[in-house]
Amino acid sequence: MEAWRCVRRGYGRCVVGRGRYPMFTYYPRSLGRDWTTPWDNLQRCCWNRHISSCMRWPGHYSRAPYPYFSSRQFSLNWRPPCLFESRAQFQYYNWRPDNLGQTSLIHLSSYVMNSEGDEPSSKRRKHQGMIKRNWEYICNHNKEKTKTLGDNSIDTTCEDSENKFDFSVMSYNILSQDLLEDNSHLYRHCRRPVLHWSFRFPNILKEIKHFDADVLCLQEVQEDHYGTEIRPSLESLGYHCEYKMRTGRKPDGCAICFKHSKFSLLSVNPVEFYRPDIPLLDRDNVGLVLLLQPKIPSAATPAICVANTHLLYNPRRGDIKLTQLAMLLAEISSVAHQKDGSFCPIVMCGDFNSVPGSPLYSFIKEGKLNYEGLAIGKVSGQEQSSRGQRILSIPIWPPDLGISQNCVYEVQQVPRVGKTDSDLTQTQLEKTEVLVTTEKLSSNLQHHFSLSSVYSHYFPDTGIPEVTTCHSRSAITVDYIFYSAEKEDISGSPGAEVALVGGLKLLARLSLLTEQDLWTVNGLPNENNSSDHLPLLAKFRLKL
Ligand code: KL2
Repeated sequence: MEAWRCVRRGYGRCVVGRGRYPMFTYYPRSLGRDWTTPWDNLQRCCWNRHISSCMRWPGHYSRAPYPYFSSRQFSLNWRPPCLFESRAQFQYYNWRPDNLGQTSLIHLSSYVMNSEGDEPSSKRRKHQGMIKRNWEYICNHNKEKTKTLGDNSIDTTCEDSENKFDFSVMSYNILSQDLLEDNSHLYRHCRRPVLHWSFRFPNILKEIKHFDADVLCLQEVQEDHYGTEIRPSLESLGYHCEYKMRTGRKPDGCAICFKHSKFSLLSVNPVEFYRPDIPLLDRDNVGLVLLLQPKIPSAATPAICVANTHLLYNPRRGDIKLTQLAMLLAEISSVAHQKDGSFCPIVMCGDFNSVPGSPLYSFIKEGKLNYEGLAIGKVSGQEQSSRGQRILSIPIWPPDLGISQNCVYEVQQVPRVGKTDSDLTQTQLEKTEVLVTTEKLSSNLQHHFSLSSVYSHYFPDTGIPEVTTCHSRSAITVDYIFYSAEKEDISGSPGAEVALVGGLKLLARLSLLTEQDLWTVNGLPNENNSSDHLPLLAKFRLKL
């Protein structure tokens, strides 16, 4: 099976089985070569400092996790780390740390290493205990009273409680087994058995079942596992599943699954970022955009557009990442577009391989980016000193892509509605050309959505960064749930280009963890958390 896979994928990286754990190329002997125990270092650390700058793990970078918070040149969105999205959100924030019914537990590892070359158990502090992931409720006390019910359910009573549709969304990179094996150096800190798919999948499924989200946006879903295990298991939990595999020989992809009981499917829109005719777009990443109809009696309920993606990893190729993002935004624009010119509510999830505050992240949130003079290696903020110092070209992608600098398909933007070339005067044609030329030379990107992030990326009390992925090379945020936030006075605001009809209200999110939290459970994956990413979870309300 392994041999077949290697041939199919055409890699020179065949994994040859050896000894006790045949799927890994390295020996346990290499484990812990440059290991220093977390606690030895931690004792020397100030707890308010970034953990990354004072802890050393095998291969761990010693750097601040989000370099763009120290370099403001291209960060359109910089703010002090301990602040919330907005003052309003801060005011309405309701922290409930002690409600066990609303807590998800991450159990500490208590194994004793016993294979030759493993770190002696005496060097490792045994941890008995658990890390909590709390549900954080974000509610407006002036208007609503929120009460907690059973395990994962909440009931928010408001004046117009009948006219609402509540739903939850999970975004989860489940770590494809093939990628785990191809990048085995990232998982040297892990006990071997926890890396087997047969061990990992039941844990992942248990987690999905526990949180019981209405919509799942999964990344790194390996095609063979999807067909044989993931899809059948999720279907038996009441989900309808849609899948888009990466192009080329890449064996994984993105899935969006939703509860039959909550939504019906209006359209499925896969997006391939690979374009054989455009040299820039030679990578196999994909996106998937669904249009879902909430199943409620009200006739006027808008559809909800759910997008999922896993952007290119390569930290040096911000030019490709930005173009992939523009392609996804163009598809969302076309899917979410309503007859009256507005957009239906949007949820955009995924692994964007970009950190908070980076130019790519800021572009999503601000809706605009001036990338003049920006090095391609600085777009995602994954690496502080990047070798990719080539400056982004203007425009980033060629016109043949058919996507404007406003991230919409150009056919939607033709400025001569109902007219042919012969209807236009020569002057008008010249003006049109000038406009097109000007747009092509501009270093400004824009998009038409008003997107907020479910997470704020820092813990408000300490300023310590949240992380969504943690392995032996890095512990950062790269996963997000963005959503079109409810705008209170949009109809009255003069000059609003696009009127959003009823955005979403964020009701709650499952809190993330710090890097330090995760190393107390031996990083990721571990006995109980079977991916190198954490699942992100949000509860939304659509007011009708
Ligand atoms: O960071 V990721 O993991 O969002 O979890 O996305 C990519 C990386 C994923 C798909 O390409 O595979 C991982 N070094 C580290 N991780 C890598 C590398 C690499 N060279 N290549 C792929 N990935």
